[in-house]
Amino acid sequence: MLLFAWVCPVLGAGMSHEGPGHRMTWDARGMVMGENQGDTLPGDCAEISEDVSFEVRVGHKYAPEGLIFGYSDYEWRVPPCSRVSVTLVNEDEVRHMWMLHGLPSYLYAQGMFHLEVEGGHKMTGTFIVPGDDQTFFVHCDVSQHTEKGLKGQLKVGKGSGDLPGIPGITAPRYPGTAD
Ligand SMILES: [Cu+2]
Repeated sequence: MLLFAWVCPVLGAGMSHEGPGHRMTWDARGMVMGENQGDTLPGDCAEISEDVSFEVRVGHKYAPEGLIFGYSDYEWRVPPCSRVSVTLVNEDEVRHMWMLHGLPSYLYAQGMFHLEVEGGHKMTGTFIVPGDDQTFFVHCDVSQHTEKGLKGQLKVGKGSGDLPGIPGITAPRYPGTAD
């Protein structure tokens, strides 16, 4: 394990960087950011409630009618305070992400957990969700990919409602997009 401060994005492949709320691993397959195996728990969790893992496939072939890209699922449900391992399998040739927003920023840099995988590869990362019922936004942040179908939601506990424009779950604001 190597330690670097601030310069990690320019160092190249095969390295790892740890710091408060800023943990990153990357190699030729892609990148995992914001990983938390359990060394620090969310403030409202006395312990890890359970281990959950799921695989998400991403690619053109999963695109819903009228969209360009798709995830194999658009909603994931996990118990409060669970430790969640996600494997993102990229079946396209272009890079895709499974990027989750809204986690506590004292634990995750910018409140994000982020898997980013080059075409034809897969990567696994782990994070711990807080203890309250919340719905988190998930998307691919590559330019235009959110609008072209890569937008989903992770519900902790009962969740806090549905987000707009989740393919197959809620109506888009603009027809023909997942926006
Ligand atoms: Cu993408």
